[in-house]
Amino acid sequence: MVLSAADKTNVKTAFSKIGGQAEEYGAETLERLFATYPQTKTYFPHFDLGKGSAQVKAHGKKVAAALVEAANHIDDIAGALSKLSDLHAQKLRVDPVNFKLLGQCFLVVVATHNPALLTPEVHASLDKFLCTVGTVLTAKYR
Ligand code: HEG
Repeated sequence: MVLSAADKTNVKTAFSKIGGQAEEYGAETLERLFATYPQTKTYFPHFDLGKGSAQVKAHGKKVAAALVEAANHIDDIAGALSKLSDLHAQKLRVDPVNFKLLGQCFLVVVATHNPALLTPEVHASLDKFLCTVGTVLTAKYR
């Protein structure tokens, strides 16, 4: 998945508009992920997944921070997420299909909060970006 110069601009612009709301978006993304694709809950047996859960909020904040980090290092996403990639490959071993599901949920969250931001072009660029992040986080599985 190669991000074009236009994709990179679109992703950076989108994240600059998302800005300070990234944490809430992260938590909402997880809320949608667990509600819409309940099989994803199996990776979080140690979490309280109830509505308004502090653990989900805290985890959403971490996921969002990683996405912001990737957007800020868009020319070296693999380098920026290297440690996280090790963690997902060596410890968490989340089935790669779930990254697509999380990406879809994140897009829906962005869309519901910023309908004007998510033009078809920006949607496509964010989709490519999220796919790239998923590829990086599952690249070291063996
Ligand atoms: Mg993962 C931990 C980011 C997809 C399940 N995930 C984490 C952490 C981050 C992160 C930043 C914390 C790492 C740390 O504590 O050092 N995750 C992240 C991103 C994406 C993703 C950016 C995709 C865009 N994760 C993902 C998916 C699942 C999953 C799809 C499962 C459905 N992540 C998972 C679990 C943990 C993390 C179970 C450990 C949670 C904990 O015990 O605190």
